[in-house]
Amino acid sequence: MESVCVDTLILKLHDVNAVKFGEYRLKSGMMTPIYIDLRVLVSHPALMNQVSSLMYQRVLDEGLQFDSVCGVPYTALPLATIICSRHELPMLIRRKEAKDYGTKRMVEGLIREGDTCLIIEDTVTSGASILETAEVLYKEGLKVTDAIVMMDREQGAVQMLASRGIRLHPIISMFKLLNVLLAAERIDAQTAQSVREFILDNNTFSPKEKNGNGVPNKKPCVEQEVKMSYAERAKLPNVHPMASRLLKTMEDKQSNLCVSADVTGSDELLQLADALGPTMCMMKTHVDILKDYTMDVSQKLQALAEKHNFLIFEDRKFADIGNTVKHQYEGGLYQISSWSHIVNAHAVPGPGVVQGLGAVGKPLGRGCVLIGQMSSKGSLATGDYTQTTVKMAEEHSDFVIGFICGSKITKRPEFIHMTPGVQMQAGADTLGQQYTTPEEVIRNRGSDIIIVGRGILEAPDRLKAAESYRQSGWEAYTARLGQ
Ligand code: 5BU
Repeated sequence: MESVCVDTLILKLHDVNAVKFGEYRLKSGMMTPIYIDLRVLVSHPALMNQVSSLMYQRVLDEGLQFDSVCGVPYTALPLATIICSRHELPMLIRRKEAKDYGTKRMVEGLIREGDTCLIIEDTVTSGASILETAEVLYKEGLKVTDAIVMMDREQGAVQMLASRGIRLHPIISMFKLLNVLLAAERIDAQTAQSVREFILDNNTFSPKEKNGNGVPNKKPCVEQEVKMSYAERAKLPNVHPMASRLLKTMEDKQSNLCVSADVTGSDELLQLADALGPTMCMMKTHVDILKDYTMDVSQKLQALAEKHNFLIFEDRKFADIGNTVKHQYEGGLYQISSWSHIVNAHAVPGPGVVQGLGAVGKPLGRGCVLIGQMSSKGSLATGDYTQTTVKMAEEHSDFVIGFICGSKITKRPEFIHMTPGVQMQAGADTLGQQYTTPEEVIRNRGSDIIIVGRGILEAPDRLKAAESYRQSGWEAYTARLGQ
């Protein structure tokens, strides 16, 4: 079978009118400026095969374990059939209505209680159809842990299904689709922008459901967004659970301080975590500078993170192809994914780096931060590169929770901006590091978190220094809110 990349496939789907722009009504009654109609695939067998093979490739990439496959009726039925037939996988067919004669079964095929069934779907908006199918399968005693979808409209399905214990793996996401069509001049910038705004304004995953709190289900405008509190942002419908947790911790502890624990001894690292724990929302580590690291250290660090309610951020700066970073994140001496809530990556290798990390981090509920800018003099991460990084984050918002940057680089409030190179006095070190003050970073440049290393580590009283950075960062934030 011809192998095909996602970008080519998007253009082919557009060629056969599976992607339409205009005014359409969705099953839910909602009007939409973009309509995805994968039913047309049955008339294009070669394309149907390509779609099925991409979906199966995803099953392999994710290393999914299951006993049978079930397509959501009707459009995904032929897709599930092709996948099952080609790879000799047992299939189940869910009936839309029970027969009124014979067995009255809702699911056809061999069912063994306790088996896991993988769901296949063509397009998702809210994820309701997948959930409906999963519920029918649950009634038969089956488990559903994962679903593969060809096209995710990015309107809340990933989050809704995650809240119900189902991981959704989309092949094409709406923002990706728009970018490809725009780059190929199939649509103009205005159309792309109006669809983006529609998608952001119409997230179906209600905050009530997610947070038990009624924040309006709307993308705030820039002015509102600068003034939004961390607590409000933690409750946004499209915020990643790890970002939400971090924002909530910041509000609860009145701290936007991340301590960069750049020490080389494990005992000292743990002492720092225990002593400075109450002052920080997050602790940043460079585990590979520890001369005596064992897994015991990361276990103790996790216990301290629990004790003092802070998150752990391993500043690993992954920058390789997807397959390599997957191993670097999960394995080796450090097994970073097992203990670090957040890691970061350079966008240089392209989206594969996020996908590789995501394959390990997403099932664990971890978050990733992309490096949009660096604090060092002469950094090449500026201008278009920074904007490309933002786009990459937007296209992978089910894993990317924010940025390392010098100032705010996106207006979307669900992303968290974290800034290193912070000291009480602006200046520089002798190796290119450049420093800005907490006030400048948080109040004027719109960042959310100050990352402070030597400003604290080299102070005569580290606890006192950490407390004064916490206070400065917090005051700058409250001043920004009140501005
Ligand atoms: P400092 O001692 O506050 O200068 O330490 C800053 C920390 O942040 C240090 O661990 C760096 O590796 C890290 N850092 C940075 O300084 N600048 C960047 O752009 C990035 C990370 Br990304």
